[in-house]
Amino acid sequence: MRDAQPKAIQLADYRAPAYEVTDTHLRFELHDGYTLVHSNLSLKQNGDETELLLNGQDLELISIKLDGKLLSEADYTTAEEALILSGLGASHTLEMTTRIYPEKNTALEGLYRSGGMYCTQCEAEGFRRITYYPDRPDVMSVFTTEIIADAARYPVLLSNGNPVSEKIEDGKKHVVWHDPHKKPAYLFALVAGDLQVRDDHFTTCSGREVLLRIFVEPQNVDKTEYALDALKRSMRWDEEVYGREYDLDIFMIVAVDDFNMGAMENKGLNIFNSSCVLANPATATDAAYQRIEAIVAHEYFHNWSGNRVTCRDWFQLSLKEGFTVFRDAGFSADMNSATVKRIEDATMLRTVQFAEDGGPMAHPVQPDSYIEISNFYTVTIYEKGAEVVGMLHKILGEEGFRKGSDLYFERHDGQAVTINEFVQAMEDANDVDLTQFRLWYKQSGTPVVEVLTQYDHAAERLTLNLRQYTPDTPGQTDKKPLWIPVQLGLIGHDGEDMEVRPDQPDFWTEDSQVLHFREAEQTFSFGGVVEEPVVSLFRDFSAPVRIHYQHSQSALRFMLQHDSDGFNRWDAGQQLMLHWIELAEKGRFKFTQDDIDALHTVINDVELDPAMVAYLLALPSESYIAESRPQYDPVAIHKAREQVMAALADTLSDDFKACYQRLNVSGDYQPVPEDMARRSLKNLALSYWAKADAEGVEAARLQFSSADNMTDQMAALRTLVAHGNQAEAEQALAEFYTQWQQDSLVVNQWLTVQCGSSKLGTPAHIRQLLEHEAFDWRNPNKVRSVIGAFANQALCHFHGADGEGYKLLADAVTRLNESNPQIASRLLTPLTRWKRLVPNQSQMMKSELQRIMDHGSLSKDVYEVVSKSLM
Ligand code: B3K
Ligand code: ZN
Repeated sequence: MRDAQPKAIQLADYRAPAYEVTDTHLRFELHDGYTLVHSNLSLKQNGDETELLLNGQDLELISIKLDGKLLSEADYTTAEEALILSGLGASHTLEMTTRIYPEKNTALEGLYRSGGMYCTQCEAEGFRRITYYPDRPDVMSVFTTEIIADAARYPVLLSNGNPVSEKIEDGKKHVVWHDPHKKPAYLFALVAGDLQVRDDHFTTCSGREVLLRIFVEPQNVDKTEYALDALKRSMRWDEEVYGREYDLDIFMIVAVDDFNMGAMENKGLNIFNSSCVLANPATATDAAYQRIEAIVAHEYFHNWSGNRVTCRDWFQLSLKEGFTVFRDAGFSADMNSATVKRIEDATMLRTVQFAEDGGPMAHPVQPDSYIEISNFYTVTIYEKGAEVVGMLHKILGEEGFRKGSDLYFERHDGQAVTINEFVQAMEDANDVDLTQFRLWYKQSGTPVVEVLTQYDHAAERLTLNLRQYTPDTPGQTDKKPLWIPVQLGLIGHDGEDMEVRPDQPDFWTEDSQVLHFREAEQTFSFGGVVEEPVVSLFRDFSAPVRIHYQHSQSALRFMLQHDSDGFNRWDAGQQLMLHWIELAEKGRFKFTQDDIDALHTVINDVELDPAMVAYLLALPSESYIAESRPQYDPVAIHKAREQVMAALADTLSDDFKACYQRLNVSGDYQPVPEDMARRSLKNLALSYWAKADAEGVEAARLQFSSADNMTDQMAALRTLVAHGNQAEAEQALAEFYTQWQQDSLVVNQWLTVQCGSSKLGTPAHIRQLLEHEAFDWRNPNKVRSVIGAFANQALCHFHGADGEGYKLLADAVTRLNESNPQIASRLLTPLTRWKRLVPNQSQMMKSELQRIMDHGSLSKDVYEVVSKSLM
């Protein structure tokens, strides 16, 4: 908590550290109520600078010795959250003892307790809550860690690297770990608890044996198999696709219940939010299985992109996050359906990231200033960062990209580097100039591409005129044209792709069918086009831009049925649906026979991947619809979307029923792509059928009580809540709670279903659930399941006319501001969108932001978001 206005940190102020810490020895003594941390640091001077700044937050300093000599307060200065030693020489040994209070740590940063165990979270700046240290990523050190704790209560004591020794003396267990790889303090981890372990092995490409271990609380051992399998698949994939081999004898994962994010890539000791690692068929949905596979892979891939090569400073965060998301997306695409993965990623980008890029917290993929770095673990850094890497991949091709990544890892192994050095490696390996491309990292805002096409039948020539601009964002105006890869297809009347041959070959890459659009305005022409084609632009979502191009309704229906690019096929359907919803809002919606025929073709296409069919038939979400407009009225959007959904359900109800019955086959649950795809279409069909027909609700009721896996049970529950009557919904929810109240992760899903529901998720109901025995303010997963689900999914209630939804969110933020600032700040996001709402809502949202601001004593996290939102 602070009094004065917090200062912004600027990229331009970066200075290399005055001292390196070549070796770091730590000893932790875990006592009831407090922990003692002893450190012994070997310091080596870097340049001429003789001042050493050690970061420290909420620490009690017990002693400090320099080269064996005890220092007094006169020997050092203390600043805000720092301790400074001046007049130092070329090398020193610094020893310190601090006392910390993990039991009282509710921010879940540094060393804290979750359930009966101790665990850590040090990224970005949590290590400074453990001991005084140069807590910055460009200080990389070799760590040796000793842990001492009660042997009976904490039989498992873990840290990074390889185990060195272990003994029990006077009822205390002493364990020493050594990590031979230099790393920044943010990758440090410690775990202590009474945990059970599941072991496995992996033989690396060079034949080394690696012990794989997952540690969990005893009741969760039967939920570890899938994550271990996903880990082995990730290890193999990184060897095959990126040539990256694992580098320690042991790799550990620990599941903890109280965790601010999904997981953390600490060297050799990944710590996971239990919701992102634990699964068995009875308790986890297919979506959870897919999330687990992706996050296990993501954290594992960080071992190279993040740990072996790390970030120089936190402005370079996307260096590791954007690249690692790109890597995990490639993995998921290879393990499952690549098209479906692309649809999911683009949807996320176009709803959440575009909204961020158009709001008060807009920032470039490489920001140049921040107040609190925790606020910058954003969809822009992660997902837009991954898209930027993806565009490099499109521009350089598979082989060129791999040459670039090989050079990057080889050149910078063991270093803390910048995004510029990543791009440089891509340039050097491919002998290409990426100067203009670098703008993607520096300019915030979503570029708009306006497209005009003209076809000259007599000359058999197609002309494509492209114009680009990027709107102003806070602190940035007058943006320059970007290098935008436009993957292009021309579809003939027979539905087949025609040959694409632009008259400007320098701007065309044949292999990837990419047009290089690099100026504010560019015209491309294509000869030998014998008939007027349907132009399929930005195939595979080849650039994170907004496209302004008006396809005719018939062209969209044609693409929905024929585009060879799965992504654009789906996108054409979404555009059609957006149009229907707009008509519904104006009271003018009615299906045409052509629409119905197109939908029929899709639902009855048994050749197509069922997961793809499910996506083709799903309406755009309310958030996506909102994001497609400059200003929106969430309640009107909700009503219009409901009307179209009802029409779709009624028109195709026989097809949905038949589809459900065809796919509702019995057999053991397997979390494999084919079965997941079948279940996704089956459950979508069930939902539409139940919307149209009481018989469908009855089928949902039957599926709910007879399901032997959570995917089917949860889908049935969701359908009963959405389309059953009130009594049916309440009864199913009550039965579900009775069945699962002992399983916290399942209870979270139960909370989300209600809180995110446009039927049940009213502010009054949410306030009731905040008092429920299952709710706990200290647990981020519970907070997200109730308040997060409400504010991000139950949009018609969150934006209700009386402003109660906004008030509820602001109350929650104010409460969490003290106990867990990171979670408080994250929850705020929906309120930051106030300028985009219709006037009444907008005004009420702004007042709630002001009310938070007036509360005073705000954490840096909340202060930054609220103050920027009110500007
Ligand atoms: N690197 C962590 C995120 C840490 C967030 C700190 N507030 C997880 C990940 O991206 O893999
Ligand atoms: Zn990451």
